[in-house]
Amino acid sequence: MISRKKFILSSALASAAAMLGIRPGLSKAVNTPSIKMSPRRKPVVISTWNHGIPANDAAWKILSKNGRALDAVEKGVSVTESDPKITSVGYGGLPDRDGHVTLDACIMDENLNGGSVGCIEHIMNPISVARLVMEKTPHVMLVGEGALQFAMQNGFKKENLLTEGSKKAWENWKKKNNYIPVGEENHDTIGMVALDNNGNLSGACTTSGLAYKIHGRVGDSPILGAGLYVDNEVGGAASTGVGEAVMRTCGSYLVVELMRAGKTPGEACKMAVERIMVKNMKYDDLQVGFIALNKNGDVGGYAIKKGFQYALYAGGENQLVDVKSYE
Ligand code: SD4
Repeated sequence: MISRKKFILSSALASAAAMLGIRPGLSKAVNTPSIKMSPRRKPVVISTWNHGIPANDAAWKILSKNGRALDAVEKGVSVTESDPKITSVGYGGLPDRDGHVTLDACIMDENLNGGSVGCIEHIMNPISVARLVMEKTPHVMLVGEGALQFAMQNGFKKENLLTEGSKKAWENWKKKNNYIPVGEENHDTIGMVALDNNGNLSGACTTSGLAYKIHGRVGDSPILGAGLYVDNEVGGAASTGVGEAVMRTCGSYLVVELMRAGKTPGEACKMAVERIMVKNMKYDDLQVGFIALNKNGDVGGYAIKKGFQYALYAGGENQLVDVKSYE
């Protein structure tokens, strides 16, 4: 039986832990990252592919004025969403096999809050709807008609997102492909992670997903832990490529957990890619890439196939970096 003295002592420890925000009984390892938590450089923003350059520019405008990483990533990726020339994100995105442009997006802040929309149509900037889901509802994810309804109730405009160019590409695809989706890759989802001058991390991810997918398909991009994950104690990660492979391995969560265990962002991304490759022995046609930024301001990336790049804005310079790959 527990003695009175032990009981008083453990109650005192429990209330001290509660004051510190630590629940009694949780192991320290769960809460404590093994990386040193003193930003070496800040602000920093990293995002996927070459359209990350203008997206980073928009994010940097906020970060360089001591703005919040959350505002920076929302603004940054919305530049990509609004660009009709980019056929893999937002307006101008290639449609599903029935001709619908359906969009996936999610956002995470420095307090492990997250918001997301899946398979939303007619909304130019789904990332801002995702943020509203996070901030204005008790939920994390809204999908399809419900997500659209929520957006419109909150003042978003319903628009036609299918541009002439993307419509033409879809019509050509229809002629050749007999309505059979092939998990066709439409590289160039934008994922972005930022560290602000207060040392806080946030991330955003937004896409029109795989081209000519089955109507209703949702990829990894709006799934917390798959397309994006941010833990302010450790770092953040985002993915691009075939979402099905990323979802099955909780890819971005895995990258963050590997960083928590002491890996550099580059090592963590490589190990997550290798996990996917081990689990998908037929990876001939599979491309997956990750980017990561840790609390220290260090960045990294890794991909299965050549050609993946990330855009990095740090120390006043915005540059495109070729990412190492397995092949
Ligand atoms: C998806 N991961 O919907 C997205 C597609 C993508 O680069 O990233 N393409 O599966």
